[in-house]
Amino acid sequence: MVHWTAEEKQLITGLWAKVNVEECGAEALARLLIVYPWTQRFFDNFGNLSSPTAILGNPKVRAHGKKVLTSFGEAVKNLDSIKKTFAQLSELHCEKLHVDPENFRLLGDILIVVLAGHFGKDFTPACQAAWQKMVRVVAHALAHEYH
Ligand code: HEG
Repeated sequence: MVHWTAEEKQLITGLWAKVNVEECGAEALARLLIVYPWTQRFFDNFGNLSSPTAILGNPKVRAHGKKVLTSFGEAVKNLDSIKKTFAQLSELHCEKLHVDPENFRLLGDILIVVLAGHFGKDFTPACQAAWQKMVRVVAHALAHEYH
């Protein structure tokens, strides 16, 4: 089981309390689709993804980004049981959605970029370190039920 120090927990929950899930979720998913265009294949029912402008303005991308980051928040609320929290979601991504787990790592890295952009100097190196660990643990949990 992953161990969190009291400081890491504080850095993660403290920042999360200030995160605008709708904005950051939309931006993170849009950046994923723009920076790693092959990830678009999972969203072929999302309409126009033909350019960065189209992706950034696409309401389905916004809505799904919010859904994903809201779900990420469940991990923040359950830091000591992230694997259990995401067991069903892992199964869904594996068996139904067929999402390659490498994509969880890519999204995690993108989320770091988004947080750095939103929080600037408040996203201190210690805060980044805690969050890098967080996105790695989440990616690992989401990949756990793959077979
Ligand atoms: Mg996934 C659906 C969470 C990364 C592709 N994702 C969902 C749903 C949730 C979720 C809560 C809705 C599940 C439901 O309908 O019951 N996703 C989630 C998290 C993370 C993640 C927490 C990572 C932090 N997802 C992710 C990545 C991809 C992906 C990286 C692909 C690049 N998710 C995906 C697709 C769907 C979901 C294709 C179905 C979308 C739809 O058609 O509604």
